[in-house]
Parts: sequence; C-alpha cells; structure tokens
Amino acid sequence: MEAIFENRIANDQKIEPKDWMPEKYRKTHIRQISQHAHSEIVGMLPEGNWITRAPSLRRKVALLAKVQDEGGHGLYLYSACETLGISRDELFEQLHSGEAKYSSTFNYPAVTWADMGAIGWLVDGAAIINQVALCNTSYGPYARAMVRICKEESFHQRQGFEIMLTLAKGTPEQKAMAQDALNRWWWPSLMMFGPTDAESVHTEQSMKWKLKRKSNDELRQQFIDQTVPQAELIGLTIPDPHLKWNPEKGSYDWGEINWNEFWQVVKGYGPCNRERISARRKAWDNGKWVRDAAMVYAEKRETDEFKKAI
Ligand code: BYC
Repeated sequence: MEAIFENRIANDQKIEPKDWMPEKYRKTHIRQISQHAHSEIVGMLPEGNWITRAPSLRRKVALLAKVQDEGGHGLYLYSACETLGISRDELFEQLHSGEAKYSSTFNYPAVTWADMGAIGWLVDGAAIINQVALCNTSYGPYARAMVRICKEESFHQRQGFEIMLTLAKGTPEQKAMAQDALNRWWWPSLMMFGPTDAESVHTEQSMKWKLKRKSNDELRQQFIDQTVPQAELIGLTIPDPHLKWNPEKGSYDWGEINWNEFWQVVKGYGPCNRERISARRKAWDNGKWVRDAAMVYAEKRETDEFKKAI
C-alpha cells in the first residue's frame, strides 16, 4: 500500500479520498486545509466591517462580493477537509477552542477605507502566490478547490490594487491614507508565508509529499519581487529601509521580519485575536437554530420520501 502511495506521489498522480494514505499525510492535510479554511472565514471579518461604510455603491457591491467569495472559499475547503474523515463540527470546535490556527494577518485591525485596498492588494496578493503553488498539490480535493479559489483571488487582488491606485492619485490626504495602510499591512502580509525555511517545522515533509510545492521563503521572495514594482507604479513607498534591488540575485534584498511579533500573534496575543474568535463563536451560537431547523427538515423529508416509497 505504502509503495503504491509513494509511487503515485512520485508520478504526480493525485491522492483521492478513498486511496490508502499514511496517517501522518492525512493528519497534516487536515491541519493545513482546515487552517486554510479558518483563515478564509476569519478573513471575512476585517473587510466585512467596511461593507456598510464603502464610499460608493460600486465599491460596496465589489466588497460585498469579495467577502462572500471568501465565505465560499471556506466552504469548499471545509468540504475538502471532511473527505479526510473529520466532521465540520469538529473543525469548528478546533477553531473556537484555539487548537487550530488561522492566518496571523487577520488579527490586525482594518482602521480606514484604504485598508480595503491594502488587504485586497497585499493579503490577497500574498494568498494567490501561495495558492497558485497549491493548485498542483498532491491531494485531489485540495488541488481542485484551489483552482477555483485562485481565479476569484485574482479579482480580489485587482479590486484592492484599484482602490490603492485611486487613493494614490487622489488628494494628498487620500494618498497619505493609502501610504499609511501600506505601512501597516506590508509586514503582516510577508508574515502570511510563515516562518523562515530554517524555522519551518513542516516544510521538509510537506515538500516530500508534494503538499507544499514551494518553500515559505521562496514564496515570500516571489511576492516581494512582484509587489515592489506595483508600489512604485502608484507612487507609494514600501516601509522597509533595507529594500534594495540585487542585480546579481535578480531579486530584492529586504529587511528582517519582526519574528517576535509574528509568534505573539500566532500564539493568540495579536491586536484582534480575541475579538476575531469571539465573533466566530458568536456566529456559531447564533446560527444554532438554523442548523437545528435544517436537520429537522432533512429528517422530515427523508421520512416523507420513505413513506411515499412504501
Ligand atoms: N499564521 O512549519 P510551518 C486568504 C504556523 S486566507 C498563523 O512553516 P506549514 C484571504 C503553522 O500552522 C489564505 N500560523 O507550517 C481570506 C505551524 O503551526 P502548527 C490563507 C502560521 O503548514 C480572506 C507553525 O506556524 N492561506 O487568502 O508548513 C481575505 C510552523 O509553520 C502562519 C493558507 O492558509 C501564519 N501566517 O506552512 C483575504 C495557505 N505561518 O500547524 C484573503 C495554506 C505558519 O504546527 N497554508 N504558521 O500548529 C500554507 O501554505 C501553510 O500552512 C503555511 C505554513 C505556509 C501558512
């Protein structure tokens, strides 16, 4: 069994839910896919906060659609995760108890409208770079979910960049607001790629299983190289005094991430960790009557259909 599994991985064939897989492969996928799903759902909160305050109908419609898309991404990912033999109730329990992580970046507040631009441009931009690599991941349901998610993330990234572009071309106050949002979201976006390769406990095994196709540092570098020219194009400055083009490497050198801050946020002590988890718990508790009603209705339909059949 193990030899067949290894052979499939070596030949870039997808592993499907009913295939035999090592227990550690299954658990690692539950960990990563569920944390990814939780990130999408918790990621709705900072932007959801701005839907009622969007500056025009066009902006409101686009932001509403984007936040709904994130909810949809969470649902595809929870479904993919359930194929590994864990229930959605268990997954939510892990999120609410703090056992499962979600992306550190969503523990920062969205304080001005420009943050909607910075989140779309940088956070979704970072997510795409990470997720394009995951379209080719070895577990079939995860890879297929990623293909659709990436298409939607491209729209999100562009709507964010367009907000930043508009603000950067606007009044001096608007440009300052865009710069301030870039200053606050730059480093949290770089942190989304996880610890350095030297510190990453899961990368080595995940690369062998082709769960991860590129390392944390490789993806982070790719994001920086892609994003710096975009900032230059709209006349904004990346808040890193050490950022410098390195012609020999053919990529940017850049400053040190504040890893202490990263781990504090990951461990639950970021600016909004408590607020985010309590919002999710509240949504779960308030939705209980809907889940209960849906279950009763499903049982009733089943009984009715059974009665009709006999
Ligand atoms: N935040 O060994 P490592 C979105 C944890 S949402 C928190 O490198 P791995 C969007 C890591 O879990 C997109 N924790 O781990 C939504 C591990 O702890 P555990 C979110 C982090 O798994 C709404 C420990 O640190 N994307 O697009 O090999 C609006 C050691 O790390 C973080 C995904 O989830 C972090 N940033 O690599 C807008 C992508 N980084 O689990 C946008 C899928 C690390 O042992 N996930 N940790 O307790 C991945 O690609 C990988 O899981 C990571 C980490 C690159 C994130």
